[in-house]
Amino acid sequence: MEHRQSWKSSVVYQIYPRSFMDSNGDGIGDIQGIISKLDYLKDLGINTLWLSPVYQSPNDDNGYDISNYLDIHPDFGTMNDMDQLIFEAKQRGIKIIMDLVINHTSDEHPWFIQSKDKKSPYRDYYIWKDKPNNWTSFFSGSAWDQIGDSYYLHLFSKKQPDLNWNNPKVMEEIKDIMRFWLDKGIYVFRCDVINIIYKSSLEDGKRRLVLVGREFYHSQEGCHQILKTLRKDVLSKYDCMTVGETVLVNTAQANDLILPEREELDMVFGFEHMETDQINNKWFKTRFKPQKFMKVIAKWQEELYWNANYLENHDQPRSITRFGNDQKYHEVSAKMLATLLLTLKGTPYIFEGQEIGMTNADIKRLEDYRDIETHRIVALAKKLHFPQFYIRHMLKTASRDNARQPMQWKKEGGFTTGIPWLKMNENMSFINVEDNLKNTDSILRHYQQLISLRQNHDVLIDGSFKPLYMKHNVFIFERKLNETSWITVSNLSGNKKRIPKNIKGSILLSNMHRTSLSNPVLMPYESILIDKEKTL
Ligand code: TEU
Ligand code: CA
Repeated sequence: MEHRQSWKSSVVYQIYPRSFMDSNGDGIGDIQGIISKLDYLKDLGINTLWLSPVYQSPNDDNGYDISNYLDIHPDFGTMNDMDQLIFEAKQRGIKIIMDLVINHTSDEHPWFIQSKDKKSPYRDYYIWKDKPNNWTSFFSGSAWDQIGDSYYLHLFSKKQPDLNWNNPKVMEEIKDIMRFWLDKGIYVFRCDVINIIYKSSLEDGKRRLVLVGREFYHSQEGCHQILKTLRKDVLSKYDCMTVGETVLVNTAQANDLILPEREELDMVFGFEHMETDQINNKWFKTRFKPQKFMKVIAKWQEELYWNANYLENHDQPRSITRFGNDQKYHEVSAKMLATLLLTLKGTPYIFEGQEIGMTNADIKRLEDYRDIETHRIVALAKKLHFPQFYIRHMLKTASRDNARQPMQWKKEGGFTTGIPWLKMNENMSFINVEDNLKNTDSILRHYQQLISLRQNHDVLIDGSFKPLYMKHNVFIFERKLNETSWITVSNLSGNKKRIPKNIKGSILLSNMHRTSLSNPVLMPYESILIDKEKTL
């Protein structure tokens, strides 16, 4: 067989360290907690772990504001713990992805502290101006803040000043940071908001509702040049891969970042499928439209060289609540989404808790939310006199804390012996790892089966993708490799549907104990994985 890049067969599990497992009772997940769960992850079958940031940080944006890239946040442990994690993971055949946040640092990073002094050699590490322009931040409001008589740019919170990628010294610093971690045996970087790091101009942006100024920093040629340099000078010297988080990209822009001949990134996270249940903006959710969702997925499958497939992460609401049904069809719809995710072409990413069908948060009081973005939007909505019930609705459907409630290990929690940093979801009494492990037919077992199918059948990795049917909220596609042809059927609705007559074959996996296709009625949220060649 032709040489296949190792990341094509990766199955990635994303850990949000604060919320995964607390080993010392301070209510915050930590590295020793992760180590204690490595056997669980190995049994699940995953071979790659992505850790959201564990670096030193004042935690304005939970670690996405880094004050020291070369050290670990004491909440999470020490560098020794990190070395131990890399070692223990390797023993189990698990590779580690670290988050690389290089659009901005924390305002408490020594570079920024020094850059406040106009005469400092660090001044040019950041973007300073005498007068702000009209750009707005991802977290709403102006993207500029004042210190003394100057303003600095921050596309996220004011404690996340943007680095100046026009300064070659910044490039050298980041290269050193990457080498430091690669030398420790890190396999991958997940490059945070990587397609917006280069600002080609600081003039006023076109007037629009959100992200004013984006035409000057979104997917600029300068960004491609930076990525090529990082690849050539650093990444190509190691056995590693990169996945970029790329906001607002279309398929053409995504391909421009990942086609092998471009020598930039290996894959990217797109967002288009995440926008199929909203109008304009994530805070204005509408009813989920499966038709739109499957068409976007099929488009990315067909047009992209390789996909990073995901249904949820630490910034997104839980997929079961959003695209499935977290009540009556909790188990079947969670399994249906799993089958979809793991049989698509590309590298699958599973977010902690997804494997047991964790749902959106049950936080009732505004003050119990922890996320900075949530608090910023509440302040803005209050200023605009949004009614209280609507603000609650916005948070319930879109707050990032929906995905950040601690991992539900046991009926009574099992995450910490102390008080969790973010309230746990009360449904832990019936949605938890312990019960999932006891039950041979659980959501977790379904994930396990799918991961093992992927790892034992090249058709799920190298096979081509072809949509066969995308009507009436039913999504059917084929993966084909040489003589092998597998078909995934997913009913993305809560209504009964029919399986088209031409779909034939034997059942490889079902979320409803189906053993044949003789009954053409597709139950709500039913999903079937079929081997077409083995037609009975
Ligand atoms: O997210 C980038 C990003 O685009 C987010 O603003 C996203 O649109 C938003 O979270 C959706 O509500 C990355 C990280 O994943 C996120 O956690 C960080 O807050 C952000 O970058 C800044 O580093
Ligand atoms: Ca802890």
